[in-house]
Amino acid sequence: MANNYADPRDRAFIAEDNARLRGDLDADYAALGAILQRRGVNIEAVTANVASFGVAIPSWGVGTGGTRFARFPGKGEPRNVFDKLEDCAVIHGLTGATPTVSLHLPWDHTDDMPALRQRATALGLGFDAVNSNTFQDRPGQQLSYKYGSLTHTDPDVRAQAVEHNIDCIRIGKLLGSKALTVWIGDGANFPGQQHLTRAFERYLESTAQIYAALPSDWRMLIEHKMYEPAFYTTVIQDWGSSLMAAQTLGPKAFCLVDLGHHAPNVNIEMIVARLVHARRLGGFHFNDSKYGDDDLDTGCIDPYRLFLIFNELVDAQWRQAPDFHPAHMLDQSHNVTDPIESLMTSAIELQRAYAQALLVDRQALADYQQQNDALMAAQTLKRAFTTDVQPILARARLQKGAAIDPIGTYRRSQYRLGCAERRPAAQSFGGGIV
Ligand code: LRH
Ligand code: MN
Repeated sequence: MANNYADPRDRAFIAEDNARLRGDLDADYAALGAILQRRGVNIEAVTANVASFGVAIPSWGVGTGGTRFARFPGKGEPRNVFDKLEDCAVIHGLTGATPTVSLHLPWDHTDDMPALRQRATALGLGFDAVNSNTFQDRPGQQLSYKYGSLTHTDPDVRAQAVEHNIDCIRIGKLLGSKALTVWIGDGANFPGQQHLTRAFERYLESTAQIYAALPSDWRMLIEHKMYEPAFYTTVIQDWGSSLMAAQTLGPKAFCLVDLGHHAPNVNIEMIVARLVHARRLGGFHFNDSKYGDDDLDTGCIDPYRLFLIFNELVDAQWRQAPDFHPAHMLDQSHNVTDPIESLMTSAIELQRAYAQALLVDRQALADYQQQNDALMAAQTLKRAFTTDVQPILARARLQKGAAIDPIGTYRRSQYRLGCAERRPAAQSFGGGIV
C-alpha cells in the first residue's frame, strides 16, 4: 500500500484497535452476561450463534448507487468485479459477517471466471446466488426487453431471456454458486396493455425451461416486486404469484423476499411465516425503505420490523420447521455514504436483529399466546428488542479476528483514499442505480 494507507484486512492492524477497546468490551460483555443469566440465557450460546451468521454482499452494492435523476460517484469507485471483490474482502475482514458475494450478470461479466473464483478464494470469499438481468438491453443485444423478457409476447424474446438465465447458471457453476435469483421487471403501465393471465402463463413456460437447466443441488430464487419499472401491473407482483410459480415449477424453486418490494404497511413478517409454512422460503434481499423500493441501509428506518422478521426466523429454527434454509443477502443502493461503511453497518444490523430474536423467551411467549395475554406476549418481544446486544456483536467479531469497531478501524486505514489513488475515476454522467 503506497503512502501511509494500511490494509484494513491486516490482522495486526485490526488487533491494534481491538487492544485499545478490549477492556471496555470485556466489562460490557460481563455486565450483559449477568443480565442474561438472570433471564436464564447463556450469553456464550447467543454469541456463538451470532458469530455463525453470514450474509452475502451484493456486488452491485460496493459502488456508489444512484437514482433515475442522478448518481454522484464517490472516490476510489470499483472499476470492475475484481475491485468489487477487494472491497467485499474488506467488509468481511472487519465484520467477519459477510463471507460470500452475490454477483449480477452481465454487470460482473469477466472473460476469466475461474480466475475470478481463484481471486475470491484467495480473499477468503465464496459466491452466493447469481442474479440474472433481463431488465436492461445490453450493447449488441438482438431483441429488446422494452416490453418484457420471460413473459414477452414474442417467443424469440422469451427464448433470448431463457438463454441468458441458463448462461448465468453455467457461469455460477464455474464460481461454485448454488442458486440463481430471477427478478424480472416485466409488467404493464396501462390497464389493458397486458393479458394478466397469459403473461403469467408465459412466465411459467419460460421459467420451466430455466428450471430444467438447474443442477440437482441448485435452487431457483423467485423475487417478487410490487412495482417499478412497470407502474400498473408486475407479472410477479407479490408473494402469492411467487409462491404459485415456485409450487408449479418444482421442489428446487423458492421465494425470495426483498424487503423493499412491498407497499409501505405490508406485514412482511407474516409473509415470511407463510413462506416458511409452505416450505418455500428461499431467502432475503435485506434493505430498508419508507416509501418505495428505496434500497436504504438495513435497519436504518424500521429496526423493529427487521427484528420481527428475525423473530419469525428464530421461531422457525426453534420449532425445526422443515426445508428451512433461507439465504441471506443484502440488496441496497448507497447514494450518499461510503458503500463499504453502509454494508458493514447493515450486516451488523442483521446480526443485531438475530441476537435480539435469540433472546425472546419462546416458552413464555407461547404460554402468553395460549392464554391470550396480549400485553405480556407483546412485552416478551419488546424485552428482547430493547436489550442492548452491542457487546455480543462486538465479541462475535473479536472471536473471528475481526474488528471491535469496524468503522473506526476502516477509517483509520484510509482504505478509500488509497483506492482513490489506485483507481483513477471513470468520468460518468447521468442516473441509474449502478
Ligand atoms: C430489483 C432488485 C433485484 C436486483 C436489482 C438490482 O429491484 O431488487 O434484486 O436485480 O434490484
Ligand atoms: Mn432485490
